[in-house]
Amino acid sequence: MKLTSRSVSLIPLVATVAAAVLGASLIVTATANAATTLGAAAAQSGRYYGTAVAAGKLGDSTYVNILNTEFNMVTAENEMKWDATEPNRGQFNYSGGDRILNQAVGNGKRVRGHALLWHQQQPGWAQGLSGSDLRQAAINHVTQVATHYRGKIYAWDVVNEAFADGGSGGRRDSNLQRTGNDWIEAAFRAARAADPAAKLCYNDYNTDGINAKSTGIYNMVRDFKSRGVPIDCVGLQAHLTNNAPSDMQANIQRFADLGVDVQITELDIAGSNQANAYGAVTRACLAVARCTGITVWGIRDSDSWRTGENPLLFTSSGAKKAAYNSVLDALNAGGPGPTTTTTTTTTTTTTTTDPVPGGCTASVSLNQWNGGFVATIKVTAGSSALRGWRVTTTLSSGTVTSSWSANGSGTSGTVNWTNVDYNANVPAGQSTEFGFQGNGSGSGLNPSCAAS
Ligand code: 9MR
Repeated sequence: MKLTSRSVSLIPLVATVAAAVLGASLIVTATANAATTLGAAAAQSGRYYGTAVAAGKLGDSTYVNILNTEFNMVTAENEMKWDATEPNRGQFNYSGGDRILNQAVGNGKRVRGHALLWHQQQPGWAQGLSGSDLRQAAINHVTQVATHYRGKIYAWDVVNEAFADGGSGGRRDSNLQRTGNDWIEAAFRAARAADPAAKLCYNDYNTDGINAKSTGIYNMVRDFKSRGVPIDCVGLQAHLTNNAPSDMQANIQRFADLGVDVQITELDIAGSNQANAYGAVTRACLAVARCTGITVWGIRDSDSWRTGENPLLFTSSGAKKAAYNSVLDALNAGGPGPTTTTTTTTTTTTTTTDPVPGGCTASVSLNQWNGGFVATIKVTAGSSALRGWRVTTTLSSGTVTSSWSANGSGTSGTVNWTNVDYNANVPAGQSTEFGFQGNGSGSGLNPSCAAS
């Protein structure tokens, strides 16, 4: 049966009628049927269960049958990485990524994007760059790839594995890190500008429990949230052996408490205690409402990057392992569902007030880097609801390259921005946001707002 998010969210209730009739009384027991696939079982609590997919295996019928039956989220194992999508500077190739996305969407699954920037699997031309040239190329890569997949990705791993192993809790040295410590936030802002609907994640390994590395990431997320850098989720890869860290649930919880979702993004577990450990990871996620889903890093043991370790849920011939049953049972036992989350942006510079009583105000949050910027404009209704609005900005030495959630009259000088259909109505005292990305400087935008 083909799974869709709609069908799996329905839990059939089966009334088991006990035939024992004692005198005049009839005993009726209502039992919730346990779901029989990973995706359906996860959907009972509003979560997903996903897998990494390799485009080259989509012709393998055993592989595709398991994929279509069991999973409702897909991550491209390699096909959306920098070396695959931009083999030559400015020349993009989406063939493998599109193949995986189309197969997934065509079968009712959602897609996690992996990964926009990473120190590994960079194309040769990027490995040879440094400084502002590399920064510009990297941000352009984020913008182009996220724009290509705009509206189709549930969550992007915007930055992958940027923290160092060991006890420092600091960043890993890489060509990207050497462009300046703000490269991660620049990437997140560019990703938000290109695809405002995608959740934006930071993803890393050896961060599943509480340790120096995960604490370094925790501090970065806390800083991003406090400064309005757009980040929505943290990916814990969970490449494990024998056990889930005993403090995995606490680690997930502390990230959730910062106001981001947590996803288990690349789960695989080697070792003789595999089945128990899979159950423990599943329960750690289910115990935290903002742990929104789990992805295993491949389907059969023969599909794993950990050759010879057999760390996945299906044998090489496609049979379910004890670990599979352990996961399914844990998912069926349930947990609190994920909460609905919204992204908030902290305003860093402000303001202008519309003189019309009950009109609107506009403020700007600007992220400027060498050669480019992202501006997020907040429109706030005054004492009356807005039925439409217009914001005027001034770009004296910058040019708009893309925008979202508003229509702009031009790309430089005085630009008038008008609402789109879905954000025309703003209740009294409430706000909506739009934004744009540009080359050059975004300083001095000085937005003003008028009701229209
Ligand atoms: O599974 C991926 C393997 O096919 C690639 O050869 C490898 C290249 O580095 O990347 C593997 O996936 C990695 C993922 O993208 C990021 N986290 C670690 C994963 C395993 O190495």
